[in-house]
Amino acid sequence: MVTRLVVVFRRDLQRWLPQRSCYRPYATQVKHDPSKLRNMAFMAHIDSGKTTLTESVLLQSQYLSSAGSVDTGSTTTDFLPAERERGITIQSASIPVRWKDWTFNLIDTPGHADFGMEVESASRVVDGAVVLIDAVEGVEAQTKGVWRQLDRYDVKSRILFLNKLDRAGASFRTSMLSVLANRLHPRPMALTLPIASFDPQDYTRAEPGIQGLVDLVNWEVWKYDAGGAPSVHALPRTLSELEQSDLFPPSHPLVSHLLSARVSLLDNLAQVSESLFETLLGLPEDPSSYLSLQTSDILPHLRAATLRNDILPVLCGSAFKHIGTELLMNYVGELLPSPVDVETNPKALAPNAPLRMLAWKVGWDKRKGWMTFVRVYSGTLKSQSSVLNATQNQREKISKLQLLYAAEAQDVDSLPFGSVGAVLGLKYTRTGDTLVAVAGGSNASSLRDIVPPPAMMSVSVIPHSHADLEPVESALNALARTDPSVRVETQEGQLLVHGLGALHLEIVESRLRDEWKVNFEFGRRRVSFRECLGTGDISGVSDVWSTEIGGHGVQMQVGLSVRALEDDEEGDPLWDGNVVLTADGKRMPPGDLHADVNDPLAQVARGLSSTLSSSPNTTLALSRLHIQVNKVDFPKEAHPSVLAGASSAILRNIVRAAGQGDLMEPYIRLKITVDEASVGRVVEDLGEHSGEVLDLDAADEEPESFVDEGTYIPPQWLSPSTGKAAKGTSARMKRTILALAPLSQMLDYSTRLRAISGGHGLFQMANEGFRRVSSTRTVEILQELGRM
Ligand SMILES: Nc1nc2c(ncn2[C@@H]2O[C@H](COP(=O)(O)OP(=O)(O)OP(=O)(O)O)[C@@H](O)[C@H]2O)c(=O)[nH]1
Ligand SMILES: [Mg+2]
Repeated sequence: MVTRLVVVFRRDLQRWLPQRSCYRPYATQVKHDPSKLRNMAFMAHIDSGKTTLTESVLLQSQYLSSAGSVDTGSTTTDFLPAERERGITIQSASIPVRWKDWTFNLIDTPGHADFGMEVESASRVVDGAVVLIDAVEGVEAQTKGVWRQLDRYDVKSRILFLNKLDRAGASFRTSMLSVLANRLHPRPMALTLPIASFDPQDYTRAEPGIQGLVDLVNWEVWKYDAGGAPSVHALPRTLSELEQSDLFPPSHPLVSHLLSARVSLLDNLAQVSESLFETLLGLPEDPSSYLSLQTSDILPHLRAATLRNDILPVLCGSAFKHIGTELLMNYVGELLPSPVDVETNPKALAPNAPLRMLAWKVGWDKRKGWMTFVRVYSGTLKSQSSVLNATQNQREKISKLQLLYAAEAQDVDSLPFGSVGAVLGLKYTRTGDTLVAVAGGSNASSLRDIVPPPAMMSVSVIPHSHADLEPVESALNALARTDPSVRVETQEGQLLVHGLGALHLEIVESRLRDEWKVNFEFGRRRVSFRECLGTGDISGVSDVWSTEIGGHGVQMQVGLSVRALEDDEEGDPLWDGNVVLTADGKRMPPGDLHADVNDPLAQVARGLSSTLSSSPNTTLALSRLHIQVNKVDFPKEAHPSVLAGASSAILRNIVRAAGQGDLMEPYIRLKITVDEASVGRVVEDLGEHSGEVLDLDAADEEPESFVDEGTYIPPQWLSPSTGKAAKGTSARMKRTILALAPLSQMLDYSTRLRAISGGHGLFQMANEGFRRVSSTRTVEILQELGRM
């Protein structure tokens, strides 16, 4: 059963729906039991197979009669034309899936860092995640990126899925080791093992790659026939029976290993579960005794350890061949938390609890208008009701509640605790806003916010004619509401759009044309620079500001202590890398996140934001400032909004007095793989483009691996690979170069690398944040900005 909660382009849906699919009806009247809900996401580096796995889940859960493919542009979740053309996911799609007696709200997220906002908001609303790894590549740059995003939103429980085991060069062992080497988790725990082939001869040659799975917990073997249909077989519970089992031919290498894999699993789990430890101690001293333990004796410990994040359960398979999908769904149901497990306030679970929900995504549909996707954190949301947007202190009217099917939406009367759905009719709500019941709502605190990643690039937008300006502006503002990582700004009469990268801006451009049909050209793309605080004397800058209200002169005072952040101090992402504190040292929310616009501090925050977004010295956004608001004083007869102008002006005077500070620009981390013969040219080119080579043969990116003592890592032979050129043995030696470089210098790197590597080079990029630039580069940047 399926609902899709993404509706942008819905008018195009019929056209883009795969012809071959047969959508089964959604069984709507399922009794709501929040303990059976699993709000979870598939997350990974680009191209790891998230969308393919989603499609496989839909097939196995009987929603689709045949799976689509990203390669032919026919999957259910990648339905935007831009996604289908490029074969990549651009926005998250949430799909309710019925599996056994669970309901999964499964969110398929994009892997490309340019669409990091989608991962950010998905991380905010899920209770658990399945992180995929391409078993040929192991942990990749963006695997670590999504891992950190999940950490930030405190999504503790995760399952790792080692995908693409059918591919030549895939390795279960190397992938497990890369989890330790990259310090993702100290205790990855293999619950299933791949069977490359049931034929011992083929097994050593790794043909066909993956033919079955051993489920070490349920003690079963899954065997897939040539058409991909599985049969499940119980494994014998004694060692002698196991050795004689006709499931495997007598000389199959895996058989002798199965007992030790099961023993390792249970012993490792017992290290984090005292009662399992006691159980194991009580077993007879016979190797077979570990086999006699039933699933029901193991699962509760496994679940508790996953919920506490003491272990990282590892599953494996091939999404493409639908191998391992059902086991994954079983374990998602068994191990990942329900909304009840993660709710720390027991009152929120009561049926009459006050309503509280988070808008985690906003979409636009030509026919229906604004659609807001919400997750209910307490109480029940009813259709035709009013709610209060606590973040913006605005009343909103709910006209309809919907669960969206792939082709059709279904209206529902209510969305109960823990559920995820779409709301029609909200006028002001943006991604990240908290909505509550109107009664008593004004005292409600906001749920934790969703923070857009910092903008890395901008582009000027030039409307075709004067008459096009207004439609272009409103299209941009609408787009920014659906995607908060798009920021629109007018600077010196020029319309600028900021985004997360070149691909992100390219998608913005095509959405403006295709969805909003406005007339414009994009100007030059530019990376987003930042200015730090200068070192001039600011002690004499006045904290008093005067203006006229109704013909009378009035004075306001905003006392600010301003300094640059120390190198080891972290900036606040909500303030674009600055830190802003109240007089008592608490973090101050930015202006638009204050619950009460009449709060003087909300107005001060607005004023500070305005100066921070455009420095009086360079017009660049300011970063790494530490500001404490010590004193706020204004005439009683004036509205607090006068404080916005005052704080903006006072901070501007301070920044001007400090003088122009160092400039920063976004850097990226590159992993470049080329033939030995091209290494020299690649390094030379990096040098010419202000790059810095970190490692010339980067086998281990981060040598300080988690110690794998006690962790069961299957031997290499267990997951043999075909065609694998083990490092250093291939005919054409490949070398991996790790480097840092300014993003601005690498915008055309795919073309450049193709030229210098004879078309054989590959590279990956990951954002490395902002770095200070040299004085020569400062001059270049100021010239580029027309400031010199
Ligand atoms: N051999 C093999 N190929 C796979 C498997 N899963 C996915 N692929 C292929 O890998 C490519 C990427 O798959 P996607 O499902 O689009 O990957 P994704 O993680 O959704 O990618 P983004 O959404 O763009 O981050 C496609 O060409 C798939 O056919 C697998 O299990 N085995
Ligand atoms: Mg995808």
